[in-house]
Amino acid sequence: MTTEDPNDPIIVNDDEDLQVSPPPEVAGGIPAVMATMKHAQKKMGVFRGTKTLLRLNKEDGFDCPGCAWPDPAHRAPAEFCENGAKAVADEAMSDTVGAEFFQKHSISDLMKKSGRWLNAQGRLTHPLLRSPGSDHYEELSWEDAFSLIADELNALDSPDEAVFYTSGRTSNEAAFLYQLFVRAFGTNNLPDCSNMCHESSGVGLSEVIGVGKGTVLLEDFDRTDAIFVIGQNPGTNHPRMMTALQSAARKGTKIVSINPLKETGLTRFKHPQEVRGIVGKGTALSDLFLQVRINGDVALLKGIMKEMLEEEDRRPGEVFDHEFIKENTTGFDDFIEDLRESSWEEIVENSGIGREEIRKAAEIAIDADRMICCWAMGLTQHKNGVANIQEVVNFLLLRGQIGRPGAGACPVRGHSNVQGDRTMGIWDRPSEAFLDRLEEVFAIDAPRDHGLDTVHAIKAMKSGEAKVFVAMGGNFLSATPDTDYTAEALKNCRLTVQISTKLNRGHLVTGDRALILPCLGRTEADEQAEGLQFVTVENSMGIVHPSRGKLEPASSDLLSEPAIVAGMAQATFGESSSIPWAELVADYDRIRDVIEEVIDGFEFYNRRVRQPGGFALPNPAREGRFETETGKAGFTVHSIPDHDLQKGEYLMMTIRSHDQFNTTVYTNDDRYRGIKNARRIVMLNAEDIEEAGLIPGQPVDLVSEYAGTKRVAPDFKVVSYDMPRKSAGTYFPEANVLIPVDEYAHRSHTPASKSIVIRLRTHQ
Ligand SMILES: Nc1nc2c(c(=O)[nH]1)N[C@H]1C(S)=C(S)[C@@H](COP(=O)(O)OP(=O)(O)OC[C@H]3O[C@@H](n4cnc5c(=O)[nH]c(N)nc54)[C@H](O)[C@@H]3O)O[C@H]1N2
Ligand SMILES: Nc1nc2c(c(=O)[nH]1)N[C@H]1C(S)=C(S)[C@@H](COP(=O)(O)OP(=O)(O)OC[C@H]3O[C@@H](n4cnc5c(=O)[nH]c(N)nc54)[C@H](O)[C@@H]3O)O[C@H]1N2
Ligand SMILES: [Mo]
Repeated sequence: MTTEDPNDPIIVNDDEDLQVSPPPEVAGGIPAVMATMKHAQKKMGVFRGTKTLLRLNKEDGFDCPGCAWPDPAHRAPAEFCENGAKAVADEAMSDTVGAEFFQKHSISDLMKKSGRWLNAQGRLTHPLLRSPGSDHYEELSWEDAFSLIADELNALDSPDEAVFYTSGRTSNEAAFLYQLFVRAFGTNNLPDCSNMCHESSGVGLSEVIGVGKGTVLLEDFDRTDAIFVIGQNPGTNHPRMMTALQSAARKGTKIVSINPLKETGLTRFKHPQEVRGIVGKGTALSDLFLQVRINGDVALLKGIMKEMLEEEDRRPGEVFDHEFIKENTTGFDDFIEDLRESSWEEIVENSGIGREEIRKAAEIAIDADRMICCWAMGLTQHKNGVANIQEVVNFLLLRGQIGRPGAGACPVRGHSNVQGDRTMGIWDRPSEAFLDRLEEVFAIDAPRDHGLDTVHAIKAMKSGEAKVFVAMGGNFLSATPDTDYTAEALKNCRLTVQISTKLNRGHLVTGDRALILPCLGRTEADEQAEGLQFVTVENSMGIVHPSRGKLEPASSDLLSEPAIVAGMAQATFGESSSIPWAELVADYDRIRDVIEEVIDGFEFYNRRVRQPGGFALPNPAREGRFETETGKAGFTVHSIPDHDLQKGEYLMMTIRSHDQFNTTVYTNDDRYRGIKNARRIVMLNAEDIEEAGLIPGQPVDLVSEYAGTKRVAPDFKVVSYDMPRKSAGTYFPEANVLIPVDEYAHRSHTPASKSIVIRLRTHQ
């Protein structure tokens, strides 16, 4: 398994002349406004563009299909950010790809186009079928599409031979119906994008604080004294979080950022929708920037806590919150013993941060009565992703920083409803209690064996154990690790089905037969038998609220995601189903009524979700109750990961540019990092470049070797960047070919997309 072939069609190189300039010092400001308007008008036209943006994140508008950052209680007239506007424009664009497009372009022809080109062609409009052996997609009716799926599913020897993936844009209503269909069919094979994203947070937090979600609300940012932002690039990926950081900074809250890169958004920010954001220097955001080595966070956090321990030894009782620790936690003594034993040498070496800087971070933590820790993919996508998260919890527990206002854990979620999908039961490892409730309410036999997560679904398709693949959104081929391996896995299937809004590479690498089922997006009006519907979503802080699409759908032939699920279910189960699919879909209030019956925290769902601002789901840890096995929060002990890099080896992280949403690439520029026209680039430290005898701009091949197999990503240009020695930065999804499918986190099985050992060789 290699990608030695430079013409490998899986990722098409459409780079132009690479230009590199120093990254800007300030995020936001006028360039962000300009970028927003450009995207909106180019894709939607002036009128549709402005109208659409003004409905974004409003009480009676739709939820931004970008990230999962919550909306403030008092919303501004324009409650959106540059990158949210790009995500909206990309969905609400006026161009379409219909049957004619697919007559004109064969699949092998489309394989030669880049993912960026495919996405830019427009919205999918009709159901499409690729017949066995055919090089074209052809239009078919919804009825034929559903009966084809039903025939394939019913022909399987076991329901476990089918896999049902979900990406995180799917609404609560669609997600609930989808998992119900899948469980009524008889399997828990429900992998999702969360498996590749915050699964390490979910697993880590559940074990030690009893809830797999964050514990803070947006208002906590107003009353905290210190915010640690770890392994996260909010200026690009959660721009609306910048508003919260800015207002905290103006109140004197200390902000510490821990990142191998000095991300533009983490230093200075100008609010693009404020007068002060148009003129002026912007607000300084980081009081302390710690340029940690890739995967040096366990070492660094231990260092900070060891400093705190030394201060506690000097001033007993003044640093740690002993009362909280005694009443509410377990494992403190073992934790402290390990902290005393860990050596400063190992901490400094593995974190790449000197004692003095570590000391400064510890002082900020000690001085903060209330502290919040935020994190994202920089912590979760490592082999020790779960340990990273639990080390953050240790840090919070030392001063009782969980379960009171202004303090807590804040995993910042990615997709706009990824957290809601999990609440709705999109999970390969559902609890027994959840399955019991499904059985009671719907008179079905819910499967009890755990299902396949993303990594194991790929492996099962590769080995032939799984034969039918259905994806509710997403781009499974490009988002998963080991692109070539995953491609083989998908090709092995008898049927692959993609429920999508836009064309992506995942539609081109298919099973014997393939279906594309085009669906409504967030922005569009959803008319069902009993009238206009709205859907609901849960943000990163556990607030459930409505999302109402208003635009005219891109095509009259689109179905909503819930209607597509009902169509598949009715065709698969026929008359024998105990579930009234058509009735549920006719009025989504009925779906919400059954959700209320199955899932705790949704009492009076239909009434409460119509209240301004929606409602918060219960979160015991937020209130200081830890529903773990011991009834207490747990301190845990983790060893410092050591990558033992040899000469010529680098630890590679795969990250997002400023102009992409996951696998959807808008342009080949990365404005906040000063990179233009190219995505096949590898960022390296200047001294490493020199030591390797390379020069910036030079093309190299990236090679990853793993357990006797070799993977190559050819033709990446060297970019000199301010980053720690021995680290490398590349973009997702171009570098996914290098990530071995078996290189995933302990227990959460999240691919180690941020710590892959690579070598470089000259590109011939
Ligand atoms: N515009 C836009 N918004 C998005 C997305 C998008 O693609 N585009 N994607 C959405 C999704 S699904 C998600 S999950 C989020 C992702 O949001 P992020 O997690 O912010 O995204 P990444 O680009 O993966 O960046 C991770 C950051 O971690 C740093 N990092 C890498 N390795 C380490 C490490 O070992 N330690 C530390 N401390 N830092 C490290 C990188 O330098 C980078 O700044 O954003 C969501 N929002
Ligand atoms: N190397 C590396 N790999 C990674 C990551 C990384 O940091 N590095 N990050 C991981 C993370 S955090 C995530 S979340 C995953 C993302 O994985 P996915 O969620 O699978 O990927 P996306 O690129 O978000 O999916 C984009 C596609 O979704 C479809 N789509 C968009 N909106 C809708 C909608 O409303 N409904 C439906 N049905 N379809 C829609 C469109 O067809 C679009 O082409 O990737 C993971 N992969
Ligand atoms: Mo994500």
